Amino acid sequence: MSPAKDSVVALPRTRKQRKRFKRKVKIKAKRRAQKLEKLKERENVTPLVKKYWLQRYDLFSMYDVGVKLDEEGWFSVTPEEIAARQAERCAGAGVVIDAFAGVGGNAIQFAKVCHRVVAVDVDPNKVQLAFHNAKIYGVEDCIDFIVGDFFQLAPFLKGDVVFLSPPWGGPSYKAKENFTLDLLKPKDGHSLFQVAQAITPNIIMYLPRNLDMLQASELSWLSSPPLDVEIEENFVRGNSKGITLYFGDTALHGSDAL
Ligand code: MGP
Ligand code: SAH
Repeated sequence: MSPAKDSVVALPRTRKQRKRFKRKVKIKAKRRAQKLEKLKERENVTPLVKKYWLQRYDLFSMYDVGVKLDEEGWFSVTPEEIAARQAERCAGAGVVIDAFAGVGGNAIQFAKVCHRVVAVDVDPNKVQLAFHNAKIYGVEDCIDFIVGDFFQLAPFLKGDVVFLSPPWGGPSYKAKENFTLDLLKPKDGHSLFQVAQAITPNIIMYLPRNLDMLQASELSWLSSPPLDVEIEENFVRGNSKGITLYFGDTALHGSDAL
């Protein structure tokens, strides 16, 4: 029986045919590259953003539906798979406070599994982007969006879990061999942890992969008795992206259910 017409691939046999075939392949590759360049231009992909844009579907699986990010959002957003994993620990929780919500990478995943999310960011543009992205995921009604400084708002916030993914000082955070908690912005990690602890001991922190682990686990000693703590390294496609610290009941061996 002869093969179906569509499955027959004409292999270039003569030198001339091979040359023509190679030229066609080159033209196709060039067209593909041009198309990609145009797309990047349209989406305002700056040289700094390019690396993250290439990972766009790891950051937001629904990227093509119209997800929007600004430059800081591109290099700071928690990849979706990691955000979903962090949210799992809060499944069924009443209120999760996302203290540094950015463009909504974490808030969206929390909203999928918790009753309510309070998403705070000091930058009004970020809050607008987070709202826009939450709409794409259909969870905007489960999130209260607040423009403000977490440190000022904290005394007035109530929640069952506080999630902390503060600025790490930009992509150059990796230049440090050992990332210490004083390098976090806008305030050091100890102060931040204490402010969060005044709300609840159930705290999740997303921090750099070059984090000083000893210093990080010592955060649990800021409470008496010390909090349960669990440290998890987060990977996407086998590449390390960050470290998540789970405190209190969010740690796997935490005592009570949330
Ligand atoms: P990265 O190390 O800049 O990217 O950020 P990547 O692709 O791992 O770079 P490579 O060159 O090392 O391969 C890794 C992840 O860290 C990002 O996807 C963000 O989730 C997170 N991240 C990076 N920064 C600079 C920040 C930040 O300032 N704040 C927060 N909360 N997360 C950040
Ligand atoms: N987890 C987020 C990314 C957070 S990046 C996501 O997945 O999208 C850190 C964010 O902290 C930035 O958006 C920055 O605007 C915000 N930020 C910086 N200082 C802040 C403060 N004092 N209070 C609240 N947000 C702050």
